[in-house]
Amino acid sequence: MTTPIPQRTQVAIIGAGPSGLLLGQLLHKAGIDAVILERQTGDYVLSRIRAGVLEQVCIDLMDEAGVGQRMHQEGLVHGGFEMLYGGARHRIDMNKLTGGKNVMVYGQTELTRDLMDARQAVGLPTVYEAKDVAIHDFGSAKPRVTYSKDGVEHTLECDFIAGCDGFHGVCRASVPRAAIREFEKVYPFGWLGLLSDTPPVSDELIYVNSPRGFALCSQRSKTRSRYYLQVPLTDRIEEWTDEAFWQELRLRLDEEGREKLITGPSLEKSIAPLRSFVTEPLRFGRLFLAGDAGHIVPPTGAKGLNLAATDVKYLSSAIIEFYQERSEAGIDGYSARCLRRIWKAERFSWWFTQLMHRFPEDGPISAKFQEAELDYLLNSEAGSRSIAENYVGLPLNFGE
Ligand code: FAS
Ligand code: PHB
Repeated sequence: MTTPIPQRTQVAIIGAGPSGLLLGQLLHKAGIDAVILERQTGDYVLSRIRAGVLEQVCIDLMDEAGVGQRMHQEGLVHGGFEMLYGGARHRIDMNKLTGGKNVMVYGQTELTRDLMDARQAVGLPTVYEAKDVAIHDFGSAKPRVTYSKDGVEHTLECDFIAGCDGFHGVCRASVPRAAIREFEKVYPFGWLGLLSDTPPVSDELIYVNSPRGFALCSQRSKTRSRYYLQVPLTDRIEEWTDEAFWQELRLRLDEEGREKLITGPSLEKSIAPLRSFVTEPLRFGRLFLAGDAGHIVPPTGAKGLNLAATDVKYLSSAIIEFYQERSEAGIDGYSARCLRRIWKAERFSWWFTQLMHRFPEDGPISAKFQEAELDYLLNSEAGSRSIAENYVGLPLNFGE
């Protein structure tokens, strides 16, 4: 017997990625009803290999949502990472430079699975394979969502719509163009990612700026690795055999990396484009954009998922305040509060991308500028601290 799909709820959440699921969990814990509408299957959502590094803010939110147990059991706490350029490694000691802060390596897939399991365990309504989702009357106090499921048309009446439907979703696209400003920078390369059940090449992440381009050595556990290579936007995944990937990675690593690299068959291999993108504002009447629906960062700074978590923290607090205190202060302040944090993360992600990737189209002088900047930053405590405090995530009340 499948759970009947409600036709009325307090919050309609569009998208069952990390943003939508985390929001649903936080609202549930506050006794607020929400229905999640997701156009894909749950397995498809889990099959997308994305983020790998959680900031403390995200870790705390998973705990607040009551779903942090496996994360603490299986996640890997990292106090630093390495930057490799000019054939030499330089460790950013985040823990020392930030007065004790760390990050956690725990894949987005696992975080999403934990949220999905928690939602299913208490029978909260999630409609997977919801087709033709459309949002209506979000400028009024009676917004609604229409969609079809197994060929049957449905209308979901609600008080609020949370657009957690990612960069290609329907919610941002439904806002009249005159009401929205979009800022975008597209980078002239992509990230070719490979996931493998092989031990990581190093205990910590290694960000590489090599003459052949950027590379990143990341991980999901002590036995599962995630690697990335900067590739031209014209590259197609079919052109990259596993062996070609491993060979190119070796050429971008140092001698120690080449010696320690353990290769194996890819479990997943994909090319992702890189862009910086921000929507202003993030609130349109009773419609709120959160996560990738409102902004995109180049993954260099490991900010995408973490920014989504902060949006969800602010949005859940605002909606809870509305129902419990009949106050609209939180929902009125949502957009400005998010954007202040979003733009600082966008700036760091853009800056770190500019620092660690090669831009041959800018001529040989661009590599000389990078070399000089890296030489300064990594030999200056102030410079290294700037990298460290942005990487672990600025405090939620930064600048207030
Ligand atoms: P998501 O895109 O994850 O989820 C949106 C959901 O909405 C999807 O499940 C989608 O199917 C659904 N949806 C879309 N349209 C819909 C509609 N019309 N109706 C119903 N449902 C709809 N971040 C990092 O920190 N590090 C990384 O290494 C990293 N790598 C990435 C690689 C790729 C290829 C991409 C695309 C992103 C990457 N990111 C990375 C960023 C990523 O992790 C996002 O920040 C994170 O997925 C944001 O989560 P959501 O906001 O939930 O959006
Ligand atoms: C990842 O493990 O997928 C990852 C880690 C750090 C980044 C980007 C991606 O900056």
